[in-house]
Amino acid sequence: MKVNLLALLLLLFSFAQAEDGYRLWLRYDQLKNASLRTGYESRLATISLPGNSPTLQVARKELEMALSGLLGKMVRIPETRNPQASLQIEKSSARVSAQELTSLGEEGFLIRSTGGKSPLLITANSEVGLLYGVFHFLRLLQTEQSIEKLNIKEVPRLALRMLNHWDNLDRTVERGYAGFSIWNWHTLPTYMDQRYIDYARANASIGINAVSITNVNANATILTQPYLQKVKALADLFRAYGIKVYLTARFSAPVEIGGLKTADPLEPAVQQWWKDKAREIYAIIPDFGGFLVKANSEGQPGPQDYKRTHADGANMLADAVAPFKGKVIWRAFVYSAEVPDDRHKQAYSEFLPLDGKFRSNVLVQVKNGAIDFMPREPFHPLFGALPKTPVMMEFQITQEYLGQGTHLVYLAPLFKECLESDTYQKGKGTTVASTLNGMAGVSNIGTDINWTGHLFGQANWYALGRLAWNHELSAEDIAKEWIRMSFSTDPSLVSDLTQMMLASREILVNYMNPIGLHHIMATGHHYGPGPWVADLNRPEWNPTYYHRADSIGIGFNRTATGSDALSQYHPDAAKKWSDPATCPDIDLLWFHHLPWNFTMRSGRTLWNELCYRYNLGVDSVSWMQTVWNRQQSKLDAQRFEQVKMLLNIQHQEAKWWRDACLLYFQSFSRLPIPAPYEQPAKSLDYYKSLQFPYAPGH
Ligand code: GCV
Repeated sequence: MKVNLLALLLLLFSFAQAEDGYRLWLRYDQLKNASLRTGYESRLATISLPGNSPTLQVARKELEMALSGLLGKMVRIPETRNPQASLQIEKSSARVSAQELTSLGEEGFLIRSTGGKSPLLITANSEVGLLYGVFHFLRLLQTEQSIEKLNIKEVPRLALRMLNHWDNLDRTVERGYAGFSIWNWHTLPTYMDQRYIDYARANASIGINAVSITNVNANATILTQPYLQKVKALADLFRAYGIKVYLTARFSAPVEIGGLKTADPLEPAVQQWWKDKAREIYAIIPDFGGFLVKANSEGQPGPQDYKRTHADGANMLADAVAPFKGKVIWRAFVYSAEVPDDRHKQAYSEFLPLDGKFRSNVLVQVKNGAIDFMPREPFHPLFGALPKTPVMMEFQITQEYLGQGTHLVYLAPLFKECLESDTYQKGKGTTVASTLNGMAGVSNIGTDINWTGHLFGQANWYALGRLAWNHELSAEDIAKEWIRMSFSTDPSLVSDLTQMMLASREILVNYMNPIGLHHIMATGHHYGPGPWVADLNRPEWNPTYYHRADSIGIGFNRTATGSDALSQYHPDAAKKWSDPATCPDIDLLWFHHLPWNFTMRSGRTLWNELCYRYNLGVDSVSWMQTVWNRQQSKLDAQRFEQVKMLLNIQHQEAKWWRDACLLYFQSFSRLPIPAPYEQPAKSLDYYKSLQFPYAPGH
């Protein structure tokens, strides 16, 4: 009997310890360092919150849960204010100058402690500012920082920090690799899944303040009463966390659900329909954020169906939501089969003449690069080119073109590379980041127990939020924060995992798209290599359109002698790219078609460099495996095994990319893969024959 009881206890203990990744970076396990714990405990003996509003209740609960976990003892925070408390959380504290308070704005916060017995202070002008301050403070504890003397002032750089879900009403997720949509439309609004709360906590902890919950390839049904009631339930929950809900608006909704004959934005009946719809929505959700729109792009309806411009379409919606302070986020991801011009140039050509023509509550959302979330793209030429239009960045957190759900790729270096690029539009130093009014990330979240499918996908959600808050944070610092909170603060583990994460994006570029190659993936699901694809209806859907390999060489000439996409950049930004001699290797084949025997900076010929890069990519995945494996003793078994298995898949897939691409390009170069490198395992025909009809996310 005794033995059985013990076994049961052990079993329960092992369940309690199970690390399935659900807790994300908000794990709050007991701090191992006892003296640190004691120090924290004495500084946090009593805590005072300024009230009991929904947002302050969220803050209280989070503090209680976090401190109880981190300190290993039950912490409860009384509902009454305590002016003697050792941690004072105060709205617009009288202990801070009016000037300082003003500088915090609506969402910023201040954390101050002068040491000794003086109380710690978290102050902000709004309750959500206090909540952000609480999460920041908890991060200090989770990452084992000293809280003796603090003077932290944090103000978000961007007003709009957003997740864009591409979630369909049937719960499939476009380009989703982590299961189904977390929005259970069938059981909403009555059944409120705990996941919705934990999702809001995670977002608030990194400063996300807006979420668009439906696919940009939109379904008008979301705008009907029953669905708006479901959306209301989510919006009501998210409000306390400072998160506003946006919906994607299908441009043809007035026809599809409104019974009109047209969706022409200049037609008064259509305008009235949207005004009525906006009034209906705001009556249900008073703080509704607004609409996110994909129009006249990849088959979606839009104003051009009626020979109107993108500005006509956006302004009509903007007028409908303006009385309620709503916004319209209009995507600039457009390219058309009818336009014979380089796809790279089309969004710029379309939107540049519209600068100054949008209503003030319209933001134009631009993808980081001009093609489509490739492993590496030069920054989009629209950044800095629309001085009269608020512009939002759109990054893709879900890894459609970066190994989907199976590759470990930390995206902060990709985000930073773009944000720090110099557009020169207002002189040297006009970085992409400096031209932005908001930042969105296409979500990688789903119903998988660990939210993101690949555990390291969590780091990309985390990094998007942190960079939207402050783009000056380094990719390294963000990785270290995330590792410390998600795994442990052990120095060798933090150092190893940081190195692996920081290198991971470049490693993927090497085994997928080296030297500026792009859009050479398989069709439809985009899983795996497909550089040979040449038979799709639209020219710019074919990988051959992008790599242009022939017997002479490879690459897309986008200089003045080619498509001249370079002319869309400021001349000072374009200069380095315009000449192969000055063009960085990483962008070479993006901008130039070069002969197979072109001499690279390394001294290797272009062909040999391709072979070198592809092989380096594969070898570097082996290195990642070594790094991960050597930290096994410091990792929990469950997460260690998961990532280990996925790294095995990544290694296999890296080889697949290498072999398929080199064999295919070799059919043009007619050159051997140099001897030291592993020769492809299978024939080109074999790689071409592979089919994946049920690859996820399609
Ligand atoms: C939502 C790419 C993706 C599409 C996506 C589109 C977009 O083309 O493959 O799935 O559609 O981008 O951003 O609108």
